[in-house]
Amino acid sequence: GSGEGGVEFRDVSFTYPGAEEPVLRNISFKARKGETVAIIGSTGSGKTSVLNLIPRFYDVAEGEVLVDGIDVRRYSQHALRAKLGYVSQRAVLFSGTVSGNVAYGGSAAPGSDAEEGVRRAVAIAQGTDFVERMEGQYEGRIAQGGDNVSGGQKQRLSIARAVYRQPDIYLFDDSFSALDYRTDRELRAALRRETGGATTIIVAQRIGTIKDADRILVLEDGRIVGSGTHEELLQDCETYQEIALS
Ligand code: DUT
Ligand code: MG
Repeated sequence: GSGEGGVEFRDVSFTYPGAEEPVLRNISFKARKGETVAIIGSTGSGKTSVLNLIPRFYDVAEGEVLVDGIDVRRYSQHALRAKLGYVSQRAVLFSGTVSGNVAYGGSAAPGSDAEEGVRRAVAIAQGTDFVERMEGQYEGRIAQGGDNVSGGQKQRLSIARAVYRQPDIYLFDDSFSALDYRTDRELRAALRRETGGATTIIVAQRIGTIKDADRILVLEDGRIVGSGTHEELLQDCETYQEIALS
């Protein structure tokens, strides 16, 4: 879509319902329109929890989460989600066709504009080769849970689903982990090229995926312990050095 695409966290602390300890403490950062901000940190450090606050899977008790400068609590659920292309840590496919999965249940009949959109989204997600090798291609069947496609193919189809919606803001939760380095790199290059000014927040485990981000946040125990470019963090963030050298 058109329009803005900034995300900002202002001193956000967050505790899961029923939990005693906060999982996020005093998180502040900005992703300006068109920027890529990466989040890295060990398992359980709170990366998914940060992302989950943007589409309001949970609401914060302290601080503010803003999209386009407006507190997310002031949007209707529909208006907020229309801006966001969220790709969850576990790629979820349902039984149906490739097209149906990418168009999110919407119909994408052969020859329609929607089908053109599906092809474009699959191409950006580097899925054209495997989809066109499948029996039935875009009308080929995906089994319940996506059991007949590989982990990396599932990830690419769930990325294609986000691309299809043309969001202003992409939220990728470890969405590249099952891709080989080359596919990972080519997919991110295609996204940059084809989605113009989309803002991207990308959670990842591997340095290669986030190295070229405008800013990298290093999370540890729910706190930001480092923020900067790859080179800056290599210089002055011990946690980042450990991740980068491991
Ligand atoms: N947590 C809960 N309830 C939830 C989800 C997570 O209490 O519904 C806890 C588990 C963990 C912390 O929050 O101690 C942070 O979890 P999160 O999933 O945000 O961590 P991550 O950085 O995304 O870990 P991973 O790299 O394993 O995905
Ligand atoms: Mg996670």
